[in-house]
Amino acid sequence: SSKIQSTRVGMDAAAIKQSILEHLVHTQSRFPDVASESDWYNALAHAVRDRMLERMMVTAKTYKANKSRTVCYLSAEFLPGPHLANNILALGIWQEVQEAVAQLGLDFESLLEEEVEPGLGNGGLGRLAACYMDSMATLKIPAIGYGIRYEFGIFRQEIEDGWQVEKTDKWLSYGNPWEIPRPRLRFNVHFGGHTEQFKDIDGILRVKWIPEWRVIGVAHDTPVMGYGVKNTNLLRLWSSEAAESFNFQAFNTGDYYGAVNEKVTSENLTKVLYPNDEPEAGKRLRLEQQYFFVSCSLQDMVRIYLQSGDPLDQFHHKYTAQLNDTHPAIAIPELMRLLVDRNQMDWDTAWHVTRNTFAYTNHTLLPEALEKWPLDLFKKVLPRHLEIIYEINSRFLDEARMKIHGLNGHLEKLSIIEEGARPQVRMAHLAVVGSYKVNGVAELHSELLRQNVLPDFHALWPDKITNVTNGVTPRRFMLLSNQPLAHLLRERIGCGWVTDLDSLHKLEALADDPDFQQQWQKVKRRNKERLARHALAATGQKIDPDSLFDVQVKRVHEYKRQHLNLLHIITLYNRLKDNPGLDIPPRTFVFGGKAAPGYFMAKLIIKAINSVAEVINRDPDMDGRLRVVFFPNFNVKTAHCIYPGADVSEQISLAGKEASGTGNMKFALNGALTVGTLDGANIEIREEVGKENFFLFGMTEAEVSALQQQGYHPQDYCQNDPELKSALDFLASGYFSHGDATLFRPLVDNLLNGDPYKVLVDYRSYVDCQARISEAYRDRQEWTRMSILNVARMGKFSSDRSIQEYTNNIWKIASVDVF
Ligand code: DL6
Repeated sequence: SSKIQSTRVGMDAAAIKQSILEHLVHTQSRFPDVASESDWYNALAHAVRDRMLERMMVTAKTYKANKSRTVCYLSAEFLPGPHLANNILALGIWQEVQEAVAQLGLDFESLLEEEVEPGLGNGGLGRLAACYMDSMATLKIPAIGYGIRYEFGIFRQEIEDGWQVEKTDKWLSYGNPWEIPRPRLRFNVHFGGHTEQFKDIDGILRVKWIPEWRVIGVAHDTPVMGYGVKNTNLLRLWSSEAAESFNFQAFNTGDYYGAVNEKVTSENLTKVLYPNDEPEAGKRLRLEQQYFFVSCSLQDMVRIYLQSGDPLDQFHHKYTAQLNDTHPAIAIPELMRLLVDRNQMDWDTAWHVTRNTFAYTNHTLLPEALEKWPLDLFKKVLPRHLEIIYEINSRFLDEARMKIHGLNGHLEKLSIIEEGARPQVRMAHLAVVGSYKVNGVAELHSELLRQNVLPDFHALWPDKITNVTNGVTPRRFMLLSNQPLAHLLRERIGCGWVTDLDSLHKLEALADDPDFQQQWQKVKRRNKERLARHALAATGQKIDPDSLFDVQVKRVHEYKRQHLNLLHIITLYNRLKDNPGLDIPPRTFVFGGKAAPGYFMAKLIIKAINSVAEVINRDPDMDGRLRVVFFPNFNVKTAHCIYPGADVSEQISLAGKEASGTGNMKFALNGALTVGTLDGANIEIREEVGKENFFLFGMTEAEVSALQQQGYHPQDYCQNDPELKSALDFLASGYFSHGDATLFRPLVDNLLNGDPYKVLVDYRSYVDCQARISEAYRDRQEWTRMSILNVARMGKFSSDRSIQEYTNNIWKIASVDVF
């Protein structure tokens, strides 16, 4: 057996307690009487880690012995959230750890609070990658997640005078007990320079890349455990290091100081995660980051593959790589380079291998979010890759020309290169051409990809674009973060739902049971109290758990329409001021989310929310009937207490703009009722939970397109709706900004003169829908029934279902048992 006999891995409380004490002394170098909370956290984390590492090694050994087909999930972002509690759950030692910690006289909750989460992602895309890592391990799928070990993750958001202020996220300052550095697992990554042609000994024309500088990528591994199984996969993140010796002669620069300077620069490569929604232009470092991690990952994959002794032209049988958006799409020419230049494979064979290795997930329909790189920049950073892209493009256009028989207009639309004053490389086109499958992340989104974004590709390859609706892991987003609900479920329907979310269906039979409804309400009440405690600690604001908690947490962006929510709040405020006797159920509006540092309008929306909150919260006329709080620094950790505490989930993007959403799933899974548009996965959630259990409003995507075609005049909507006009006038007037009538003018002007996300069109339908919500909330029994039915019918939205679809329909990978 490969099992290592060790005294460090006992699963009972006594063994765990012993491990914690040993790590406190031998890892932290602290005696118990002087140890800080942080020392104890680290000791506990190491004790838990000990119990994971053997599983990780046995898993790797089993996969290797089986020569298992492996999926590599290439993603520039991973947002795993705090590890400790999740790993304890996956190991099945929750009680034992609690006991051990209690015996040491420590508070388990405060130890968990000590962990600084790795914020290596912006939002949905990075969090999805983490959910998928969890599900792949749980479903026993051989998988490696490859990404970047940013030294500084997404910024920490503070609110000062209502404005977002960005603070550096120094998540590694106090060490990271979850990662295993692999200093000997390192690869060279080259940049810049030029290429030369030469004839090899067989007289075949080949290309040599003479790069200008070099960086080294070093691996750092984080184990990702499956729930209740032994399978423990790897998240392998690359960190950049300067090359130790620099061969100036070979690079023929003669520029000693310039070269030394490059060495310093190379250390900067993995310093910081780029925030979303910033203009891409000139972001040379970002292109370098993308190539850096992709090159390390592919070199690593080829290294592992070659250990099997199989020939490289069979690579795609053993490996498939999922491109999480276009950020890693440079992998396509990089694999071609490795096969053709480094391994002397002929082009056609290499292209066959490459095209059968990659699959691509698209995560956005917003044209401004589709990555493009200026040719001149690309050429400076990756001259050989640009040549390879030209070759891929020219052969692809030949293929397309034959298929669609002429029609040059079409070819321009298909081309990987966009011509114009400043020609660019279209990364989405590269990804589509170089992949065997392309998928959107919700039914509507995949259909819009086929019809609007990539119609010419769809005409060319009708079977290529498919759909895999996103999902979320029930381990983190229910079992871990909603323990009161998990306990109730365990008593009434058992624990099967943790790995088989469809079995939540058993709750349907209980939806009308008054006893069960009461217990359900108690659970929600406890979660609302917890949210209220956290909100008080984070903002100093008291919120009342007896009020309806109406929550919108997600990145702040105009298309997500936090300002529509705000206009409704101002409308309610105006109604209550005009009619103090108005009888509406008290409501607390909770917001959370970061804005890109350079996105002026999103930051102004945050300021507006806080300014409106300030006025409303101190207006004695409101008498507790209306409150607004902005929860700062929304991240995975704060999400744990926010989703379970919500009564209403705001999913109010303009139809056709939100690719899927995953927050919508987390809320509904925790018993919140959704107010939403027919956008992204909302449509499928509504289908599942039933239209009578979902608050629908707003235009359909088809209506949005029709309106756009016919010409949209936002001011008409304002003139025809006195409540809307008054809400906008109030915002512009200075009422919420200490008399400053200029502060929110850009926000109001933007709505009146253009309103790209049609806030004013959907306003009336939204406000009326919110009135129905208030009415529905009065009938607590009926509300509770709807809440139970929402949870009962959310089975589809487990990331286990999504991963099963990827493995069956795209990757064709079988699970592997690890014993
Ligand atoms: O697929 C995960 C997530 C979706 O749920 C969101 O709807 C979508 O907005 C998000 N996309 C991005 C785009 N980033 N880029 N490029 O984060 O993906």
